[in-house]
Amino acid sequence: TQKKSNGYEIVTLTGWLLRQEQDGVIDGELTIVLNSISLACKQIASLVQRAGISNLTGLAGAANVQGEDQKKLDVVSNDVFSNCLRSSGRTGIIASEEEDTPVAVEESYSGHYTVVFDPLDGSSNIDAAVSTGSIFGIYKPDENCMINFEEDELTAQEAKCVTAVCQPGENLLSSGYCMYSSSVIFVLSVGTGVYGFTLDPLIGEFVLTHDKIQIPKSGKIYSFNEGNYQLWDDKLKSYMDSLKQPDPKPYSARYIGSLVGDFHRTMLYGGIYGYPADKKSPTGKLRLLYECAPMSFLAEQAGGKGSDGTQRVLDIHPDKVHQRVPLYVGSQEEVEKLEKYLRG
Ligand code: P6P
Repeated sequence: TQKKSNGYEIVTLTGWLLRQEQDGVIDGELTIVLNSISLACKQIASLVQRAGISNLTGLAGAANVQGEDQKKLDVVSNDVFSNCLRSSGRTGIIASEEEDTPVAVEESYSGHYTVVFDPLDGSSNIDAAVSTGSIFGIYKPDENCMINFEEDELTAQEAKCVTAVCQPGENLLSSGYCMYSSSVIFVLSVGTGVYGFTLDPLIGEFVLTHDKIQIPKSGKIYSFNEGNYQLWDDKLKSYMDSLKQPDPKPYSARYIGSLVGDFHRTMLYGGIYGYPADKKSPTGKLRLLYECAPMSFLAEQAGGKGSDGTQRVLDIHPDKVHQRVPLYVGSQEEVEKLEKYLRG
C-alpha cells in the first residue's frame, strides 16, 4: 500500500493479495494464479476498449461448443486468459466456455490449481460498447486428477480433467469477475468476503475501492429478460406479476443483457437477477461451472443467495462441463421470496 497525497492509503490488488498471503488466508501459489488472472483482465480491458479501432468487433467466423457464433474478441480473450494462466506455472487444469473440453497445462510445475472461466461473457454487447465481463473460479488441485503426461493416454488425461473441473461450487477456493464498463472493476473473494478493485489507468493497477461488499438484504430491482415471459411456468409468472403491484410501489426493471453488469449492480444496489428455465431452454441458459457457481459464491460471501429456484447453486454437482442451470441470485430476501413462489 502507498500513501495518497491526501493521506489515504492506496491498496492495490497485488498488495491486498500479498496481505492475504501474509495473513495465511491464501498461499503463495494461489496469489500467483490470481495475479495472472488480473493481468489477463487488464489485457482484455484494453482490447475491449479499442475493439472498434483495432477491427476486433464482429464475428470470428466460427462457433463454440455451445453452438454460439464466436466474436473475434471471444477467441482473443480466451487466448489471453489461457496464456496468462499457463505462464503462471501454477495452473494444472483449465476449463473455458470457449473450449470444447478442459485441458491439462503442461507448463504447470507447482500449485496445479484448477481454473474455470468465461473469458468474455456478454460479448454480443461488444459491437454496441455495452458492458461485458470475464468470470473465473478456482479449485484446489484434485490429488486423484494429477496428470502424468508421460504415462497417461490422452483419453485418460481428458477424463481426469473433466473430473477435476466438475466440482460443486461449495469447493471453490476463490471466484471473481472483471467488469469492462464505464470503470474496469475486478471483484473477487478468497473466502473472507468480497472485495472490489477499480483499474486506475494512470498507474495500470487495480486499486481497492469496494472494501467488503455486502448485498443489501432486500432490494426493489429485478433483472430478468421478460421477453421470455410467455415461456415461463405459471408460478414464475405469478412471482413476476407480484413485483409490478403498485401497492406499496412496483419494483424497477433493470436488464443489461450482460451477466457481469447485471450482477455487479445487484451486488451493490440489491435486488434479484434471474435467468429462469423456460420452454425454449428447459435447464436455463447460463452455465453452472463458470457463470452460476462463481457468481453464487460471491453472492453468499456478500450475504446474499444463489439458487436454481429449488436449491443452493453451490450444492449442485456438475455432470457435464458446460451444464446449464437456472439462476436466481442477489438479495437474500428477494431470492427467498422467489423460491417461495416457485414452491407454490
Ligand atoms: P438473453 C450473455 O450472452 C449471457 O450469457 C449473459 O451474460 C446474459 O445475462 C444473458 O446471456 C443474456 O441472455 O437471452 O437475455 O439475451
